[in-house]
Amino acid sequence: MTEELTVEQMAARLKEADDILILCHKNPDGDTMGCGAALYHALCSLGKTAAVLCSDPVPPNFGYMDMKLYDGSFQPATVVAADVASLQLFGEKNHVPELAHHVDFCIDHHAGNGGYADYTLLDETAAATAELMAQVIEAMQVPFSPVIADCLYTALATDTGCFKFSSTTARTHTTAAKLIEAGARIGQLNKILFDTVPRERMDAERMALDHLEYYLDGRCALIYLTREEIAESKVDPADLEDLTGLPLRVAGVQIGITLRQQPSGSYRISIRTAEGVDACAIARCLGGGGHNRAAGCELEGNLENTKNAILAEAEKELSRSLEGQ
Ligand SMILES: [Mn+2]
Repeated sequence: MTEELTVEQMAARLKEADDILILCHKNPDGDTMGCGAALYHALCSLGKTAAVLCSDPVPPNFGYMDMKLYDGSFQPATVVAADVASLQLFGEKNHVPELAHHVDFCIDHHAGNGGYADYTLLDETAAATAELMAQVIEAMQVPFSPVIADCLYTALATDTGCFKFSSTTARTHTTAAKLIEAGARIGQLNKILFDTVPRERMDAERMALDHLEYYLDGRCALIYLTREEIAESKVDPADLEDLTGLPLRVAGVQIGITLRQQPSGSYRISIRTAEGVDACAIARCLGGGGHNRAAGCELEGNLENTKNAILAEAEKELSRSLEGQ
């Protein structure tokens, strides 16, 4: 059982702590890294010893966060998790399992937070953990330095797709405004975070767009990449995640489908839908799942069979959504 803390209580506890290990989740994103780094800088400015630990390497894009990674140079007396919803998400590498076996504090915004820490600050209405971390740092009476502002801005912007996702609220923008006043370099950060892709990723996108196909009277668009094409482009498969938004960008398209062939030969299918069309319903019929507007599944079989299977379910969901109008 975890005890829920308010922002002020969390800030007071952290001000009493020292020798603090900050844990991020595996496959780190901007929110977990930005919050971890911002808390690290805030604790250092109070004269405390702190370091950040993650099961995976810090993505090179986030080098400007300038945090100290844990190297065993102190014995952690307090362990804080940032943006980590469950114990499994800590990961297995970098001695994380030993160091994460007892977590004192957790600051998070995931509705499914497992309550694994002794004390938790949780608010699922926050678009990013950074909204909460900004409040905690303010309550610790640490002014936002330019580097703290950069870290928290990165966290806010990445978790909201640059303030585009429906999770974005007035509080998200108010928090961002404070960070801009504190010197967050939003022009440079937005360029790094949203407007720069590796050349390999661009090559893969060109191949995928070569296969752009329309179905169901133009209400469904589909792109695909075979495993040979993925190999030829030399793209890091992790960089293909945001390809899945492409087909839905076409006017009139209500279901966007992206097929990515896996090394085993099966096809990973990502489904994105317009409002009123249930992506999860389509995915569930094929053994997958997800959210209302973004879902996925994986199918064995060749490209034609896979396309036919997903298009049949897409057609059913489109007619169901029309009936509902
Ligand atoms: Mn997050």
